[in-house]
Amino acid sequence: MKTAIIIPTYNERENLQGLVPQILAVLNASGVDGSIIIVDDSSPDGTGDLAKELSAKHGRIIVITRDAKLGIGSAYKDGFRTALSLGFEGLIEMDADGSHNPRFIPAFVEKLEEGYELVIGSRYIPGGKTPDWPLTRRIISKTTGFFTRFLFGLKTRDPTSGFRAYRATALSSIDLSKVASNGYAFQVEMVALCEKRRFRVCEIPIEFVDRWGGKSKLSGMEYIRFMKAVLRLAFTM
Ligand SMILES: Nc1nc2c(ncn2[C@@H]2O[C@H](COP(=O)(O)OP(=O)(O)OP(=O)(O)O)[C@@H](O)[C@H]2O)c(=O)[nH]1
Ligand SMILES: [Mg+2]
Repeated sequence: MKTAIIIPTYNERENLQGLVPQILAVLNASGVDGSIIIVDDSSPDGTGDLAKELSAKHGRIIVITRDAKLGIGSAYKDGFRTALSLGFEGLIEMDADGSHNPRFIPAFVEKLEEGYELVIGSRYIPGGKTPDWPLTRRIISKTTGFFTRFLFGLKTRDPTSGFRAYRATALSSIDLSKVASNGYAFQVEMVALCEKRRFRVCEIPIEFVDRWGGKSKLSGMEYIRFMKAVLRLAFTM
């Protein structure tokens, strides 16, 4: 299955430098027919320049540069459009910061090949882990997950997870211009849409570790925006 690994970046230069060789090593070792699509929002730290250097060096890397920081959901929409137009059959979402280990990529592809249309990398099914997290962060994440599951009536145990994979045939049936969220609520909105359309959804356990370096883009302000967006969605979807 021709697979695109889509990575949104904003100020992730050091992290991306370490991550790309790891992904390429996993692709080579596993035989997954994968390419990387980096969606950079003109990061001030030069992540975009590094992405272009990596692309020139390794091939199999496509770089999308946008003029301004437009949000993680909006970055995924642009990455999806590019991947679909290039004929990729599987699309994997992945963070650039080291939290998502590329060793899980073959398991996502395997599930897509079995026929699943959305495969969620889950922290909250047996085998899933968040080893670095203090209790407070676990409570916030679990509560957020529980709240969104309740609001939308979801079966998915980890609807906010950003490590996931879509089958192109299923994703292309969704009109991305009608997906409202451009920020962190995007992940929840997409799960809700997929479950509503009765896509074949499954979860595989992943380990989510703390970012290697750099700063989180999920600030307190972003979290409030996420909550507002999710509430609005629950009453409009
Ligand atoms: N292109 C683009 N990428 C973004 C934007 N916001 C976040 N990202 C990227 O999306 C990924 C996830 O963002 P993080 O800041 O790590 O959010 P998080 O993983 O929920 O939070 P932490 O666990 O604190 O790292 C990272 O690769 C970010 O660089 C954005 O507005 N535009
Ligand atoms: Mg992160």
